[in-house]
Amino acid sequence: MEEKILKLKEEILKKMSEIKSQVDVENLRVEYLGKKSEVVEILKNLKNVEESKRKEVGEKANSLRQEIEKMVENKKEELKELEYVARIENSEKIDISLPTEKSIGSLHPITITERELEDIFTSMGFTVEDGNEVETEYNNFEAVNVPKYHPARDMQDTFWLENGQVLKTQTSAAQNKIMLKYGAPLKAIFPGRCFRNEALDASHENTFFQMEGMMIDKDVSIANLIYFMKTLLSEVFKKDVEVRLRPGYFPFVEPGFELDIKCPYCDGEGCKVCKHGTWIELCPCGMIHPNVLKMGGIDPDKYSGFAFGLGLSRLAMMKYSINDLRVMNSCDVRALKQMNVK
Ligand code: FA5
Repeated sequence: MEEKILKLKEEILKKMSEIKSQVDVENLRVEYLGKKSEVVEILKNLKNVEESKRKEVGEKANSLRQEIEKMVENKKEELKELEYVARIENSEKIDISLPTEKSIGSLHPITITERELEDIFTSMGFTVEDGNEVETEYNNFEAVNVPKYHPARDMQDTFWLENGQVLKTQTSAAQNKIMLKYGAPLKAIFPGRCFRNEALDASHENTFFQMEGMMIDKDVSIANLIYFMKTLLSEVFKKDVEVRLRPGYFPFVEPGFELDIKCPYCDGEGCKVCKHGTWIELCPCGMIHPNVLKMGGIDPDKYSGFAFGLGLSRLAMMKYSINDLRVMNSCDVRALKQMNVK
């Protein structure tokens, strides 16, 4: 048995050294580690090995299995590296001496969407404000009615800096500063990059963009909020968009809503954009909580207002029919070219 293990090892080493593709590595893995492989057979049949030798044979067979796993892993990495180098040297070789007219680049879909929204909002009398990417804990949480130990902090897995500040998890972090700067009445939007420690998937990134908006004045109501959002989204999608509100919880608004739009691509008939669900969740919003107004130096008995936090990255995804958010941050020119951005 021990001889057999030794022979198997030599055989694998030889085959491994001749392999040139990932498919062959995988085939070799299945051949030597798959359910019907000799290594697995040896392990399965240990009970038939003479008792005095069983432990030693078991250890050798197990260590062979581990060695093969390691070899397969190393080979895969080595081939990946070689494939990358070959790609760079052949199909993706960049000749920096070529004239540049043909690839002058374009704006990113998120930038284009952001600018479009800014145009629409400024035409409705909103100012465009800037927010910080590194924020104080106070601005990101306390000033929007999320005190320490409030359970709502769990909804946004936060990147903390050593000095106690945070990478802004939401554009709402700028609400307080803007209220203090302008007072009421106030109409402002503030787009920005946000960061959360997310499990990444096609619609979740750890770095993404939101566009926040606030309108504060005497007698501002939910009807104003619905009107603004409907007008805005109809402009964005260049057609009359139907919206609906569902209850949603955010500590800085009361009442709070999730605003959905009827899928502008299929008019609610069902398509892959709305995942055949008719409605698309697009923009949490609500009437600004009196505590938040107070902290911003605005008298809630005199003024009321609405706020919304549009998912800008997701809106750009919809506008440009991009089905995976992660491409947006990939800096891969091939992906950006496919986005059909003019
Ligand atoms: C908020 O961030 C609230 N600050 C929004 C708000 C503002 C509510 C004002 C009320 C009043 P939420 O966590 O749901 O809420 O995020 C808002 C939008 O940002 C989401 O609808 C989504 O479009 C986008 N978003 C959130 N997390 C991610 C992520 N990891 N990747 C991409 N987009 C995201």
